[in-house]
Amino acid sequence: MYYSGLYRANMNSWTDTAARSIILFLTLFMCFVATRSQIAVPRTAHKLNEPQGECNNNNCVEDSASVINKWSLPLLRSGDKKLYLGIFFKANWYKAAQYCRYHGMHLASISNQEENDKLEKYIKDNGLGHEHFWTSGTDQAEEGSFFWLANGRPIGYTNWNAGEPNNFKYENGEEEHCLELWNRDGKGLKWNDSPCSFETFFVCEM
Ligand SMILES: [Ca+2]
Ligand SMILES: [Ca+2]
Repeated sequence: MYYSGLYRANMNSWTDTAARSIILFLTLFMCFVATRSQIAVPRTAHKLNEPQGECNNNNCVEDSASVINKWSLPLLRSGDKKLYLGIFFKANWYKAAQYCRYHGMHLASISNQEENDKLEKYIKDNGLGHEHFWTSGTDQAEEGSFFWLANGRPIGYTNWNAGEPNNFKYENGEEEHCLELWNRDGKGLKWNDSPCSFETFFVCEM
């Protein structure tokens, strides 16, 4: 009797210990899963904020209407291009171009009215219609002959503001050779040639 009682007592002790171990293991496992799931959100957010070559359900939109409920600013699909807004720092035209290239893109070109309107709406709908944005347009190679550095083609479609491009000359001798989008007079994001050293936001394309 004593022996069997001891055996039973040992068994109970063993069972309690095993049960505690299992509960402890499950608790630690649940904590690990919960921690991993919390970490996964910002990791995903970071990933979606980075320019990506391929569109999926989260990183590209067809127009700004679908942006409202998203927590990340996706790429704007425009024809066979995808457009990225560089809005986390302002840079001169060269640094903006470098940033785009470093991330596998170019400063943007604008090929037609539809693309221009789509981009303008996207910028405005994101509350950035008062900002300036660099494109890849420039006449640095030959004054007055603007082309898109993104593809090397002369500018065809244009959306210059009244009196632009005016190649304005500044006191330091700098002239205007780089093409920005700018809502100068409340008539929308028209095109303006601006000094390439001016630091502002920018649009990349891929
Ligand atoms: Ca010029
Ligand atoms: Ca100008």
